[in-house]
Amino acid sequence: MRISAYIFLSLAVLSCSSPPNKELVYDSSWEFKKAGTEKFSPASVPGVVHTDLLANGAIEDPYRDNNELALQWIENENWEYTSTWEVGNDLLRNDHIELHFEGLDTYAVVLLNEKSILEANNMFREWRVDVKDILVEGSNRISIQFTSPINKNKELVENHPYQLPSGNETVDLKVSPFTRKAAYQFGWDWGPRFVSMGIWRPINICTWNEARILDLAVSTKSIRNETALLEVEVLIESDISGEHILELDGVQHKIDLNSGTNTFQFDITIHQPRLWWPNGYGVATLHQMDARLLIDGNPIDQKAQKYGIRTIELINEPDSIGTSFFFKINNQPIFVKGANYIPQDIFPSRVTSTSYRNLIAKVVEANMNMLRLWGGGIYEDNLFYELCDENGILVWQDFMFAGSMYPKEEAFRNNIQQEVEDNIRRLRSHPALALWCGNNEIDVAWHNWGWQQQFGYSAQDSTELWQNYLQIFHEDLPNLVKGLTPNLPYVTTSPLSNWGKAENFNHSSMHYWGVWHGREPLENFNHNVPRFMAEYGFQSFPGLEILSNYIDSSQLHLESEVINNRQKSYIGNEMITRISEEHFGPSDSFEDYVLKSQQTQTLAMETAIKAHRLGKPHCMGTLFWQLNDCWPGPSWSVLQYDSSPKLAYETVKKWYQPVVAIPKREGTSVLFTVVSDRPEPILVKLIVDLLDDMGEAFSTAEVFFEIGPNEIIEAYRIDIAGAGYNVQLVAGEEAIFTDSGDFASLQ
Ligand code: BMA
Repeated sequence: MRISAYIFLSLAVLSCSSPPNKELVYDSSWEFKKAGTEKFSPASVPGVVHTDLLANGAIEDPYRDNNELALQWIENENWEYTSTWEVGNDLLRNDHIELHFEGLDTYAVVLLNEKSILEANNMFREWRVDVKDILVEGSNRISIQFTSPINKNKELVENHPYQLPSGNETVDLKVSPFTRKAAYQFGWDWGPRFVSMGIWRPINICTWNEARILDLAVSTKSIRNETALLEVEVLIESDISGEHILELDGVQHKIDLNSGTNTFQFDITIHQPRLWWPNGYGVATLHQMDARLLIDGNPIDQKAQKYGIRTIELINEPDSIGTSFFFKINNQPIFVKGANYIPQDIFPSRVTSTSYRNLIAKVVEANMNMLRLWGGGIYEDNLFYELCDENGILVWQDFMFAGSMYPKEEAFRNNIQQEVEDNIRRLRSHPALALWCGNNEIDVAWHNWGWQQQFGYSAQDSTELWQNYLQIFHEDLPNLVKGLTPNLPYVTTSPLSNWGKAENFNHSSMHYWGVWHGREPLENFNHNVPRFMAEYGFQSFPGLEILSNYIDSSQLHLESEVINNRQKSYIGNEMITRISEEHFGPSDSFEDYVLKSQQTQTLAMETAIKAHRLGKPHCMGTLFWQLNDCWPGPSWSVLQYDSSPKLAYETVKKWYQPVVAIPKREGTSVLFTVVSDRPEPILVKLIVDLLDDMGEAFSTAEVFFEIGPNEIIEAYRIDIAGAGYNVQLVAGEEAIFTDSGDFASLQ
């Protein structure tokens, strides 16, 4: 049995002869079968039906050619997983033996020795069941019966008084608003539809006696005068009562335990703390808090929690322009540079730790300091947040709601609340966590996308739907956030301001989709600069190397059925074709088309990022759509399915550097503006070479100046002469930025 978080007492000086508290991964082997059939086949946990069918050779690769279409039958079947658990007397000596399910996808009845122990109905929740009374010495059988979300919700959807809008779901029977499951798996405009089922996250066996530490959370309340005030919350589950001791980093605190669940809060002062900073602003220092529970003087449980010391504020308030939207970390305003992240696979259980590491390494290398975890995906694996903590990558965490309205039934609401609580508890100590956001685009959709007409809602339906929206995103979620993470900001939705009107660019966060969904030219990025750009982007095709791994060469052309099915945006290839022809001319082959799509995306990203950085401090952040892919197909990503970069990646990396010199054409001259995101003043030398037709420098100018923290300086204006320029920024002896270009192509 593999040992994961091994809560283990080396001292093990226990009163009576109770074994120590432990947490082990359940790793007995599993089998699965289609419900109603006889034959079981080997299964992997974590995993899902599709990946198990694939591993058994029962289906072809879902990503190959048009297998997506051929494999839709899987979502309509029910499935069963089973495992035999050999239990020894040692285990049975514990007072509590708990199965901890980190994630079941989605409708699952769990039976232990033929007895129902759990009915799960939410992919995002964790489930804990004490099975001590059911277990026997020797063989125990666990069986998990998964009901297809389609079968489960068919009647509910058909009998619902009105249709609920449903993200990008492409089929007629739209169950996703009724199903607490990753929305993108029902189909999205950059990914396939695969409605998975299975044990998608590990199962653990937790044993404990007398009492245990169930949760340990650390957050920073304030940092003043070189002193940090931390808030530590400890959740203890106990069979006993009375005065006992909780040790935090070796310091003993008396606690009054009651039988049941106990929550204790402590304020801890740290002098001259080493702070946690985002990438580009300092070191992302991590600390560890060690908690130990002593019952009658004997240590019976311990838990460690990594944390960072930092404060976070979202300044989202009226100002002289309109409404600000920026982050302050440790009181320092941060210019956010990053991207929107989607799950790395349609089957997230098969994403390896290497993929997580590679991806975050690419994020750091590209000078990013924030990722937005978009609400149509999943609350990510712990490793994702750990890597963000270590690398200073702030996390904007959407709750998992996107592009839909939801049923108003009490049971559904309770289910959501439990999901939100589980995930806040799991994630709240990560210093990377910067913002909770209620949902993706539901507010703008309700007010601008014409759902009322599209779905024929009566005035009463509309009132009911909107009231329910307010209940979830303006009441329930913020109340939970306030109670469980009072030191983190919350916004109800992203964006807070819609891109339709010019005035809206003065207010809060925005998703600017004029380019692409509004079919506007790339140049429009230049004058559509909001206070915080939370989404914008341009599609391109993945490179032929990766496409040809999955698609037969006979299908590698624009009109083929396979390529057609890969393009999931309702706009199709229209924008790529039109805009790439405008800038790079017609393409003469599919390969050339792919290349030009990437060149066009590169130009789009460069234009937008330059405009956002020049827009500081009006604009205080830029998160492009989208960082990565969940399969090999055309999308707005800059990293492909295998994490390899598209052309636009290098451009993002270049224009996200902390200090850049941005050229702008003004009639017959060019103005170089230097933008610094550095937290301290620096002395820089700007060197501009003018180049002739052959690329030879015929004149050089140098300007020295100091640039302050977060400052923008119009550093040098030059009359156009020759064909192009080289520009360099030097700090001390080090070249910190270089760029070159033609005057003819400058905007
Ligand atoms: C944004 C996102 C996604 C979508 C993307 C591209 O609005 O929130 O829903 O995939 O646009 O259309």
